[in-house]
Amino acid sequence: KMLKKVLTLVLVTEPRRVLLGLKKRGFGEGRWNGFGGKVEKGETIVEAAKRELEEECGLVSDELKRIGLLNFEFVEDPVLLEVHVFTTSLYKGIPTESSEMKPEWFDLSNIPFHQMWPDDRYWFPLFLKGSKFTGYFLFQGHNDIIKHTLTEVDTL
Ligand code: 6U4
Ligand code: NA
Ligand code: NA
Repeated sequence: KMLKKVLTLVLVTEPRRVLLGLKKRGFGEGRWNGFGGKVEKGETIVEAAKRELEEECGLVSDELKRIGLLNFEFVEDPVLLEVHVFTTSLYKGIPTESSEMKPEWFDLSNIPFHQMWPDDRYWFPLFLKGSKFTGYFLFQGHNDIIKHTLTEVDTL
């Protein structure tokens, strides 16, 4: 692949719930997802993760834990997406809708996988049981996974 984009994804949890945002525009529009976006020049990945969390839903956290590294490719697209996944249950603020995301808590037994990126069905179980993971997903369009790998790891 010719181009790599480095992105962040933050999942805020409570004991029985996870906070997701409905993406209102752009990439992944109409899907529930964690909060995140592109790492900008001059910031670290974790700085980008904190910034995007605050921009998209108003929460501030200094306790992001790295839990996953996911790579995505799309057939006939030269861009590789490298998504760094974090979680936290320590944050300040109240989830607030932004121009990009509409936040909502979901019970862990009621995660809206049918309205999420299809890879989430594969790796959410690892996230929810507290494992770290690396994964690769090859998409045809935005709905079909034609190849994937997923590995639990001790260290990222
Ligand atoms: P701009 O255009 O600058 O507002 P930015 O907010 O920087 O964009 P955005 O929203 O395009 O970035 O970031 C995409 C978000 O979607 C990141 O949080 C990563 C996440 N993401 C991308 N592919 C995903 C996938 N297959 N599964 C998933 N999250 C994905 O769960
Ligand atoms: Na974003
Ligand atoms: Na951004």
